[in-house]
Amino acid sequence: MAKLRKKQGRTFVALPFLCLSLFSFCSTTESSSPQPASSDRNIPLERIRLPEGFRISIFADNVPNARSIRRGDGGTIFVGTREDSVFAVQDGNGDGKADRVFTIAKGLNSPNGVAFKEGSLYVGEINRILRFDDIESRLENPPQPVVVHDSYPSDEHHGWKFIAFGPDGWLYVPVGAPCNVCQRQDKRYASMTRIKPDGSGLEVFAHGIRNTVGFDWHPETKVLWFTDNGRDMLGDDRPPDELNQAPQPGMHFGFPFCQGGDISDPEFGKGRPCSEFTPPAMKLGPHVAALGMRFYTGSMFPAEYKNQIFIAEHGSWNRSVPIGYRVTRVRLEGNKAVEYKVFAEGWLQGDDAWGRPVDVLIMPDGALLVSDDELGVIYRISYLR
Ligand SMILES: [Ca+2]
Ligand SMILES: [Ca+2]
Repeated sequence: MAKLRKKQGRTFVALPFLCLSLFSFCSTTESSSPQPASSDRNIPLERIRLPEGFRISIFADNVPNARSIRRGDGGTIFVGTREDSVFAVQDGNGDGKADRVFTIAKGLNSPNGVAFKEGSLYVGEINRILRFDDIESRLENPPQPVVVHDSYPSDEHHGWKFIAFGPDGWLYVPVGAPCNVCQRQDKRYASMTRIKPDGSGLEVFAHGIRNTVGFDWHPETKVLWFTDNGRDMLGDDRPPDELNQAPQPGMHFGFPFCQGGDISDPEFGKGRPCSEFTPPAMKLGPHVAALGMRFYTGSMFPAEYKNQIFIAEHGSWNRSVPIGYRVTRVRLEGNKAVEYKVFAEGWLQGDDAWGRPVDVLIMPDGALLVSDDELGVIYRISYLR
């Protein structure tokens, strides 16, 4: 008996060690029965304020730590997390309320990023990109993932990723600064990289980005727009978070030398004036933690929303009076961002936040999905004319 116990103990120690040292396939993908997408939790949606004519409902509320959301071609909503799981959510009858949640993978390293191309789900861990082929026909029995790329830095600080395929067919993969403010020799840090779908050809597309956790391409101009989280510890009201656009490769957005477009960094700004760098297209609130962003390409909302930007603001931690915890909207005129205003709020009540928006996604019917990692919920915002 003692011998057996010892043997089991050794097995438990050895497995995680193998996972870490060999980067072998450690995700568990054995078949998992789907769970109901809704629980009977009481979620106080009446606290959310929206512009007139809009309504918020629950799409799914059984998706723990729901972060990045992406729709597969067959209609499945894939959900990344900063824990160890990736989920797939299905609304079988298309009534705007999901029915089933599948666990696609477990045991991953902060699989925050999800992207979809030609039937395959791509998942961004901290240091690896994985691919699950033909996933929508295998939700109940997901395949072992193919490792597409495994050379990204393994720093946990700002290491979790949002990933997306650009109109050029490349997979865009940001690498955050592994710190609050710092400078590293390795040019991949504080950048937006891109790789081919097979994982080859890694290049840095844009520099000087502290930590972007949401980006999209303008539906007409095909220009990349992205949010960026400003540095901490410069006071309550600066720097702003940023919305940026990168019309060509090789641009530098200022970090760590210049914060928010016009604040010379006290530590790194000397000799590197803000005039060297591309300023934000729009300054967002300070410390709001602007994460997911998408252009509104649907036709359900009023015409003025067409091709405007929705941003999920996760909410501040580095501010004496909290802000964020809301969905904002940036209005564009041509390719110029001209207005920044609140679209949905009420997750923050006084100093207490009961929910935290992470990502936004436009559905084929024009409704807007919003993920919330605090509650493990995906909301659906619709417009009733
Ligand atoms: Ca349904
Ligand atoms: Ca910047």
